Amino acid sequence: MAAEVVIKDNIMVPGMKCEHCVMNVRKALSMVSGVKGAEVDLDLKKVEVTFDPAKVQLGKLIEAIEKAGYEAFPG
Ligand SMILES: [Cu+2]
Repeated sequence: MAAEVVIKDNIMVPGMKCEHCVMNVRKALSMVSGVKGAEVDLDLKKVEVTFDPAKVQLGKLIEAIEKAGYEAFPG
């Protein structure tokens, strides 16, 4: 079995105001295939996403956050 490759990348989500927003963003990301985890820093409005680059790219992750109703861009 080949070792799984994952990378981490940051996405800025300035519209996150509270824990509810954090939950929405985490949930949106968790539903994307290839996402392994998401650490949200509410103070910095930053999301560090861990994902498998063979399965999903940053643009797709940003799109998922936008669909949840939040502006998002690479951080
Ligand atoms: Cu909120």
